[in-house]
Amino acid sequence: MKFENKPLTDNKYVLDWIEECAALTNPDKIVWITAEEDQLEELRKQACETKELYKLNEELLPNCYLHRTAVNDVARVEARTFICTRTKEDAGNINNWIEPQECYARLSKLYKNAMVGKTMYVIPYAMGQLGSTFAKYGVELTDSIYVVLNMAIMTRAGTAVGKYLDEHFIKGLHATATLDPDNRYICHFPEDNTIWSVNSAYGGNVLLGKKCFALRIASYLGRKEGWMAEHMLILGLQSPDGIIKYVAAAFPSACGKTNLAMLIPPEYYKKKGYKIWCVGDDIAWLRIGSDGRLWAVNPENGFFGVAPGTNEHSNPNALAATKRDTIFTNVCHDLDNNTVWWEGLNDNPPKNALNWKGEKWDYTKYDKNDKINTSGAHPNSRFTAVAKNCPCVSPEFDNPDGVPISAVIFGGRRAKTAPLVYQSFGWQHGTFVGSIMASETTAAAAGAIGVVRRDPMAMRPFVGYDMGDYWAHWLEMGKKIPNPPKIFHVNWFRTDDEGHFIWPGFGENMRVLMWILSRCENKVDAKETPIGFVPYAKDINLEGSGVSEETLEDLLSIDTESWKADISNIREFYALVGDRVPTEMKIELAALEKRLG
Ligand code: GTP
Ligand code: SPV
Ligand code: MN
Repeated sequence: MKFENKPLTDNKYVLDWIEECAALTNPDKIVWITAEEDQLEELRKQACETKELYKLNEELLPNCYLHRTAVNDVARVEARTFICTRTKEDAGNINNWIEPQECYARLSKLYKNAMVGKTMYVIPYAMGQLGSTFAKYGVELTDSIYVVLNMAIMTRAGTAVGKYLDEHFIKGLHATATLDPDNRYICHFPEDNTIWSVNSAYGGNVLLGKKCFALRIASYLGRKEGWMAEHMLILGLQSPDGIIKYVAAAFPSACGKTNLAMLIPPEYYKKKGYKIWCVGDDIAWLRIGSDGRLWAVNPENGFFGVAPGTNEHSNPNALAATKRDTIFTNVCHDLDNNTVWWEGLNDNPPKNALNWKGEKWDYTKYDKNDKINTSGAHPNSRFTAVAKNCPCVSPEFDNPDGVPISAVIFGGRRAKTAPLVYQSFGWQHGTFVGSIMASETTAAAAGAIGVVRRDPMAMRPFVGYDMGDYWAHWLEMGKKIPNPPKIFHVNWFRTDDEGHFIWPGFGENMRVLMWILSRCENKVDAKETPIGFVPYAKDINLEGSGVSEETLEDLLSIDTESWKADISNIREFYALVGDRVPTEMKIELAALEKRLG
């Protein structure tokens, strides 16, 4: 096998696998990604020549690039995502499944000669801090420079990873192929530590370290090895006395993780000296520490964040992080100053611009009921930004031991049912609360938007094995953690009868975090209700929020009828999950039904 540059490992197991993949895909050249700046710069130049990337205004957006994907390739595709365990039962009813040998055979036909005339890039990368207990290693083979440059931001990639590669590494093969949506496959072989992705070039489908490895494969490994991989942000809340408490929160895709992880406290708290530190915005790996608490790291190195709605008021920290070294995907291109724009950035849409498809864009034709065709930026357009460029990145970001978690928070988009916040009665009930999570669907995945679906722990698309076994693993972990975090549920998305959000959200969510941490420290009482502990309105500080006590009462109220109506839906969902739903979950469901009366 001929490499263009020196291999970064001499591990035979790794080299044999690369050779096998090269024999199948038949690239003209094979290049190891050292991720040194010279190499990346050369790749950026090449990608600009072929218009895979557009270099943006160097003065206003230094080292920033724009990329457009194919029009039919703009989000994760759950219908084309498969968990290929030997038995269908091990993948479970919620996942799509193909028998592994059949899948390898079917996809081999799509990979065959897919890299002829192209270069295969070999990206060695780590999820987590190199050499730490938490870290896991992978190699992604890809024919896309866009993927290389994104992986160089999103993971710790390059030369230093070489010495950690052994027979446990995660094998990722990505080929752009023809982008045929009917032959698009994102396949996981957890029993073989393997990921095969073909016919896509979008985000979560192809940046294999992210959802494919750090959630689907990692959740499988976590169950085997006694830890957890979760779709969670991690933040630290610093009090005026300098003490920092950490929380991890799981919300479904495009439901506010990045925003909460970087929030700027309202004036009232800021003046007192409160501050939020961002450890992670999408994925948490959690292990039991020697002190008996649950500790978390963010295995990623960057943010692949939703662009629309990001602005100086909603998320100034994310916006600041995108001002340099960023790759923008499917946003609007402002041709007058060669910068980018998206809906919700400001009220001045560019007059001379190209939309996310690269067509001349007329902002006056914008119709919020037909965003895909009339918006400047795609609703799921994204920025890939370096975590260290975020002004509020936590000083613990690189700590190999992670941070200790005081509270776990679940949440979703619920127009009516879920109150602003409630606390579970304990770990088992908290696991139940996670298992019945539901949310309105968003543009982050292909399919209808705004439909309520059950999304347990925000992990429905990301559990690499049977959902019932996953809940059993949560229960198992709860028994093993001497000092477990308390478990809460939030909902920023309650609406009034006209469909407007009642709660201001964003920075104001700090007020809810304060209540949550007070509960963790047993500093405040709460009202026991059928669904869990709900705050007394007086215990959520509203000073300067513009929210009236009456509105807060409304936000905290529990609509017993809609909860009762939910029970049958939950029961149907449990039936869909199937035989492996733990008995404890069914007991919790029956108990909830009884409490509701
Ligand atoms: P993924 O990266 O897909 O996992 O998404 P995410 O969970 O990180 O979501 P993100 O923070 O990017 O928010 C997605 C959308 O929700 C954006 O359009 C935000 O403006 C909106 N959003 C976030 N937080 C709030 C909030 O507190 N209230 C309201 N009303 N909208 C919010
Ligand atoms: C999500 O959809 O939850 C994301 C974006 O974070 S993607 O990387 O495409 O999965
Ligand atoms: Mn996500």
